[in-house]
Amino acid sequence: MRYRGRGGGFAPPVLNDPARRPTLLAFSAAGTAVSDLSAFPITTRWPALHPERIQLYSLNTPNGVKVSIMLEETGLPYEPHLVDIMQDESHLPAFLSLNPNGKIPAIVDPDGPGGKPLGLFESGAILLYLAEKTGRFIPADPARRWETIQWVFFQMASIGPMFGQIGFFHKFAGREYEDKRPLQRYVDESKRLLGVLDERLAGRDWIMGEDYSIADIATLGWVNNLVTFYGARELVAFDGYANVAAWLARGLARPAVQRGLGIPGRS
Ligand SMILES: N[C@@H](CCC(=O)N[C@@H](CS)C(=O)NCC(=O)O)C(=O)O
Repeated sequence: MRYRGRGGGFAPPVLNDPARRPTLLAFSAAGTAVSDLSAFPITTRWPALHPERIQLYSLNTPNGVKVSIMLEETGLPYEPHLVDIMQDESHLPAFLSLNPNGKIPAIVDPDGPGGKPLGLFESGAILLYLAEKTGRFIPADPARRWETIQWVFFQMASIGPMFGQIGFFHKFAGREYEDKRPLQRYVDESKRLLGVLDERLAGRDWIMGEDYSIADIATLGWVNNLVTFYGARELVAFDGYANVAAWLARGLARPAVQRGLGIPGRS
C-alpha cells in the first residue's frame, strides 16, 4: 500500500497526525487510487487511521456483531470504531450522515463498487454486500443463494425484532411493567421462532447444511444474546431446542465468532 498527499508527491504514512488524515489517498494493491474518506462526515467524529480499510461504526450488540463476525471470518482489513449507543452517539449528526435511521452497524468501504467508496447501513444489507464482495459465506449456486438470503431475511424480520422485544420486556425498562402480557406475547413468538430454527437445523450442522453462511452469521449473535445477556434461557425453555443449542455451540467454537462477539467492545 502506498500513500500520497494531495500534492501527488510520495509521503510516508504519518497516520497519527490528524491534520494529514483527510488528505491521504490510498492506492490499492493493483495501483489504482482509492478515494479518500473526507467526503464522509462520519470521519470527522470517528477519524480513519487506516482510510484504505473498511470502516466499521458499531458496538458489539446482536446486530453489530453480525458485521464484525463477517469481517473476522473473511479476513478483510477493517478499522472498528465504537459508537456508544447508550450515550446516544448513533444520533449525532456525524453518525446520521451515514445512517439517517440512527442505528449501528454501518460501514464505509473505501474500495466499493467501481473502486469508489460506499457507505452502507442495515446489517443484512452489509452481510450481503460483504458476501458478494468476497464471494464467501454465500453459495454460488443461484437456488441455494436465494435460500440463504431467505434465512438472512428470516433473521432480520423475525428473530431480531422478536428477541429484541424480549430484551426490552425482560431485561430493560419493560421489566418494570406490571402487565406481563406483552412479555408473554414475545416469549411465545420467540419460542415459535426457535422451533422453526430447530426444525431447520435437524440433520444440518448449519442453516444451509454443510455450508456455514451469512444466515448463520446473522443469527448466531441473536441466539447467543438471548440466552446470555438477556438472561432468557429458562424463559424461552432454550434447552428444549437441542438442534439450536448444538448449532450455537458449533458457532461459538469458531475463533472468528469469538473475536467478532467482542468487536467493537467498550474499552
Ligand atoms: N435493522 C437494523 C437494526 C439495528 C439496531 O437496532 N441497532 C441497535 C443496536 S442492536 C441500535 O443502534 N440502537 C440504538 C438506537 O436505536 O438508538 C440492522 O439490522 O442494522
